[in-house]
Amino acid sequence: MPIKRLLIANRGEIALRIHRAAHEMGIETVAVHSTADADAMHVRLADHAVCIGPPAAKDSYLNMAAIISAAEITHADAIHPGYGFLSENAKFAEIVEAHDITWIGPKPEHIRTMGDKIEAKRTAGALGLPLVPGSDGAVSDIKEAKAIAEAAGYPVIIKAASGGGGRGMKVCNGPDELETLIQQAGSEAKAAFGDATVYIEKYLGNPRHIEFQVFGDGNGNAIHLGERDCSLQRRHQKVLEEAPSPVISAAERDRMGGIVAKAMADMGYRGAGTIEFLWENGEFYFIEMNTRLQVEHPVTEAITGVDLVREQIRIADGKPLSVKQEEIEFKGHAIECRINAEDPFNFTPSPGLVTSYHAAGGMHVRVDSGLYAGYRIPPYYDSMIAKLIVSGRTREGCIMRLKRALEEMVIGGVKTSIPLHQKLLTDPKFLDGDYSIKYLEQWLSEAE
Ligand code: MV4
Repeated sequence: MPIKRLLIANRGEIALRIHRAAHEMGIETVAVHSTADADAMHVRLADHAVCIGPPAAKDSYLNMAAIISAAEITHADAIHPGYGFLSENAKFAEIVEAHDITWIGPKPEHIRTMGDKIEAKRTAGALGLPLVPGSDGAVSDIKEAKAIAEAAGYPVIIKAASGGGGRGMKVCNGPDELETLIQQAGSEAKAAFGDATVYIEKYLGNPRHIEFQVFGDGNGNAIHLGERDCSLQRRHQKVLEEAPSPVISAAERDRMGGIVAKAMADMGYRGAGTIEFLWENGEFYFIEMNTRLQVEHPVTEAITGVDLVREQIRIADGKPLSVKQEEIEFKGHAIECRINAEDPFNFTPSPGLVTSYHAAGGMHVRVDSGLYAGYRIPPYYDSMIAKLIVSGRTREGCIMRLKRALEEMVIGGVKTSIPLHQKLLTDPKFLDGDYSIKYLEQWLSEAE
């Protein structure tokens, strides 16, 4: 049965993004919100709204029983989780499906596999993706660990199997520190994730973060939509993303894209996914897979013309992929700036009343945001309040357009990261596309 009423289990700009795709498909929407979000734009635009709890996310946006109840009460027949919150919770996906509600996401078993970084790596390796050299699974025995580190070559990195997003990692420079660091990583992982399992990889010193967007129909068909370069980050928070990557040729994109699409087809993957790689000296190394829509998906939409949320809904509804690989053209360039309510240079959060608001516009400019003048940004959630996405025929043209659009944006009453972006857009290394995952933090520490 086609989806008629979609519950959006999220907030902010992504809840709006999903609402827009749904309404363009003739699907009604149900917003859920905490008491802190009663006057949020996603609640105002949706056809129905249900309050699911107090401000703390664990009591509202992470409250599975409250969200399922909201779906039952409003007769929603599908749930889209957005990103963050419950989007990569396999148990929630199973509960949704057990209630005969369509889960707009990957199969729960695939969410679970990719959530365990060791299982993810094993699966990726078996599917033919290139891996970072290191342990084949968990390490516990120190003699075995030393042999693995020796074979990979120091420095090595110790990672938590239940980690991800950069938490619980330790770089080890030689055999003398290995035992202590493995123990430390293990006990920190146990405290943070309830799981002490760790594994070892060769440490790549200066890589780029390049990720491929994939889509599967769940029946053995899959496509890729090219890569995004997300190397510009601070403390594992991406700041600016672009597509295509300034360092990947069309031939490399086709070759690596072909490998990831075949891998997804072979595993029977369903829905949207992102395969994350580190890229160094012309080589790709798989690190993780994200089984959700990502914040930076609009840069892929801009260069391919494919509406990724529409595609997610279609697939969940049992329809085939709307485009074949041969039909996908990578056209021009796109850059996204994440705009946060925070001090642009010391990054302290700046929630509060938005006294004035004007979104940039014009050709090839997209602003995804739930802001309006008079809105009060609550202090309880992520500080990202808007995404500015521009596209154009060339990277240089995008940068000119971004400068123009950033000048136009007005967000009064709170501090924002707009001045940081304006400064970054004048940096010679950025202008040359010459940056790695370490670049932004170095640049920030050197800035006066
Ligand atoms: C690495 C690495 C270097 N070598 N693995 C950080 C988050 C998690 N997704 C994996 N991460 C890293 N894994 C090896 N073998 C460096 C990082 C890393 C990083 C990766 C992507 C984007 C930003 C990063 C910032 C610091 C470290």
